[in-house]
Amino acid sequence: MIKIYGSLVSRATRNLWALEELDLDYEHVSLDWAKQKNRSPEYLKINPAGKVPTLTDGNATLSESLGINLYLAQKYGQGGLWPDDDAGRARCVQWSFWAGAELEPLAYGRIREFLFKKEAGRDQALITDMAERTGPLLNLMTLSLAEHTYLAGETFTLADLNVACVVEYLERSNFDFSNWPKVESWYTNTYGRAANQKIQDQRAPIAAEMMKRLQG
Ligand SMILES: N[C@@H](CCC(=O)N[C@@H](CS)C(=O)NCC(=O)O)C(=O)O
Repeated sequence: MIKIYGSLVSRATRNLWALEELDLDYEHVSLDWAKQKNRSPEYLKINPAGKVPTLTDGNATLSESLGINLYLAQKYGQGGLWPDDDAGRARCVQWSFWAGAELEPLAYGRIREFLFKKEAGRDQALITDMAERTGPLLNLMTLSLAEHTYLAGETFTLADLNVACVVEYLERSNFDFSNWPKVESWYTNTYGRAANQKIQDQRAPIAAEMMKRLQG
């Protein structure tokens, strides 16, 4: 049985969404990183870095949320999350790397300011700088979405899922998408898919509790 480790307020939600899209049976082991459960000796045996998520499937033990999704899509999503055509598959890889290497540092840097600091303590110069550097990245998405309905072609694929999980950080930190309407409507359609909604409904009360703790 596939096992996914990581709480509903961690990047494990990216994998839970993919597992739901693929309609797979899995066990969710909800390790609360805020309580250091990701540092237990048992967990460090499968992920010595102590990070979540980790996925185990038979002999495969994998880390890196976006990489785990590449594995799931290739193994279980042929012709769906993992397209049949070479260009579509290459775009899934390209956009997944892009999400992790280009967008996530800016989007996560931004949401950290909103999650972990109260309004008065936020670094406004950093927030502005990150927003300025995010704009050209969203221009790239806009160009792609002018060519195809979705990022890898005309159907929803892993490219959309992996990128939407990172765009979520912008949306959750009130990023102003008015200059990027194509990105905004693509995000609304993509992130609002039923498979993700199921995970987000489970996550909402836990996230609200976490925000109360962090924001007081
Ligand atoms: N690039 C990694 C990041 C993993 C990561 O930083 N996970 C966070 C939770 S979302 C974590 O494990 N934090 C706890 C810690 O660093 O101790 C991925 O996408 O999986």
